[in-house]
Amino acid sequence: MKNYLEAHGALHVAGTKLVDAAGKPVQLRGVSTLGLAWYPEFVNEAAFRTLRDDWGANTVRLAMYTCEEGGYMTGGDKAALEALIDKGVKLCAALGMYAIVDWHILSDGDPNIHADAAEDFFRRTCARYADQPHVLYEICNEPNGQDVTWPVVKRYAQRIIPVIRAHAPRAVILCGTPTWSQDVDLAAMDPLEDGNLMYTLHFYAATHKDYLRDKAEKAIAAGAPVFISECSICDASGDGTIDYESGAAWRALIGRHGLSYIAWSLSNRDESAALVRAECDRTADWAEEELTDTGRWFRAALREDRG
Ligand code: IDC
Repeated sequence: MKNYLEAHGALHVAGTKLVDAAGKPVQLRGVSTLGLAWYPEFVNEAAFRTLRDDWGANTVRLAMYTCEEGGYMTGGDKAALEALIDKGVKLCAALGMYAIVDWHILSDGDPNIHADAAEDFFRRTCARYADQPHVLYEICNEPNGQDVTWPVVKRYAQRIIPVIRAHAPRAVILCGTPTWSQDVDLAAMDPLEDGNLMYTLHFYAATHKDYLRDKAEKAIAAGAPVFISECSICDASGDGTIDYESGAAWRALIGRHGLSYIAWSLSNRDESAALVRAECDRTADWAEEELTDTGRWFRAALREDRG
């Protein structure tokens, strides 16, 4: 049997949908690492294989913080971080999965602050994976801050997109939106010109409810391709209690539109969003009891969506 990547090949955007090489809609489903600098041990072959075979995931997102502790711009070991990305990208290729390279801005709310470094990073990264159909590029995780409006994010995207396109003319690019990647409706009203680009929407079900689901509906109705490159069912701190009811409403929306979604995060950090329990030090082959409530919820969702 062909693996997922062989079956679908290079992806592109058609209208609001992500489609495969044959033009058939696809749904990328998977998990995101936590900061690569913090939990490098989860980037391993057995882990990705477990996610693929036991969970039904077809995608892994590689989250490289720019400005948190040990971030790319804040004293992190750049070569080590890029080596981890390379390891993850290669594992995905070997396992027939898609990989998302995530320039994970967060406390540096305005992506323009480190746009020079982002340009340099994407120039080299895209040159390395130019001919690899399984790599997607997420250019700014979560723009945020009062002054970081959509035109500000757009200005950054207009700098980075040509850098990516020079090497990867058809790769799918994921672009963050203001207010921690919530304002997809604003992007929809003033879209970027690139034809293979999607706008990211992030949700944490206990915090983000009908208001954000309405924004998603509005953006899609306006013709914008939306990609959920990060989500969880706890609150936006990554901790707190799980809201199953809101989680179910998000699942319904995802199902209605066939949206791609990526669960935060592949780690055993002692917080609700972690997929693996803090007491468990296994980095692959987790038994169901070794997963957190969040981990079990996403595993069930992914298994169901695998069909
Ligand atoms: C959180 C991590 C947490 C870490 C923190 C750093 O879960 O362990 O200490 O970042 O500030 C996001 C961000 C994502 C956050 C996550 C939960 O993209 O980096 O991770 N979150 O707060 N957006 C909304 C929630």
